[in-house]
Amino acid sequence: MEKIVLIGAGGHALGVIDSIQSCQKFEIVGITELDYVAGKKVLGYGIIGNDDVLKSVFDSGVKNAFIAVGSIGNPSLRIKLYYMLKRQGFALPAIIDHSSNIGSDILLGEGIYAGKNTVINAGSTIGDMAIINTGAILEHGCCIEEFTHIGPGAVICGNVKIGARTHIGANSTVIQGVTIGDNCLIGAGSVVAGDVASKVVAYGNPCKRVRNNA
Ligand code: JB2
Repeated sequence: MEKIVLIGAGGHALGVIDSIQSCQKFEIVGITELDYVAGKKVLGYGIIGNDDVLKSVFDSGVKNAFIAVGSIGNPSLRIKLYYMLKRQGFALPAIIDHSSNIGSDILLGEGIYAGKNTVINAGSTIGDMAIINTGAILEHGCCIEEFTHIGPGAVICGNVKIGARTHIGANSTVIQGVTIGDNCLIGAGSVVAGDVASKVVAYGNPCKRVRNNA
């Protein structure tokens, strides 16, 4: 198995660790944390220091890293960590849970997370660092751009396009053929039946714009 270091040991990391274990491809060597506490473990894996240790981790031969910090509406920390890891030379593999059902002709970018019981149907494209969270369904021909997070249980129907850095709240439904822009926040449980412009906060059934997203 190849070695991998994880960044962040909060809630999102718990599912990520389960998924890494489920696919038996990577051996987790440890986790870096902003609030480093010596001796602390998460699901049996040690917190090895703050991000300053990553250089020595890389130099020791661990070339894979995974950002296990999530995002709810603001992916700026994930973006910052992504560029830090790229500068240091790490590879950021996609982590696809063993239970995930991935169709044919799928393009997956780097650093993607697809959690338990996700479905990504044929002909879809997932941009770098996107999160397809537990139980989310992406139907055929979808395009999800970088740093976008599809929340747990969301249903994205066929040929939907979702821009970069957008968050689709848990259990939302996006009807076929809809386009949602960049930097949007779609509230949990929304039903999105029409296009949504970039930089918008919207929610409800039918999903309506409530304000601009800063
Ligand atoms: O710069 C950093 C850094 N900033 C925060 N470097 C490293 N190595 N770690 C950092 N952290 C750490 O990430 C925090 O100290 C904290 O332990 C962790 C974030 O944990 P938290 O549980 O607050 O958020 P999360 O991103 O893991 O999970 C959120 O997003 C998920 C998508 C939660 O809201 C979850 O419920 C949600 N499923």
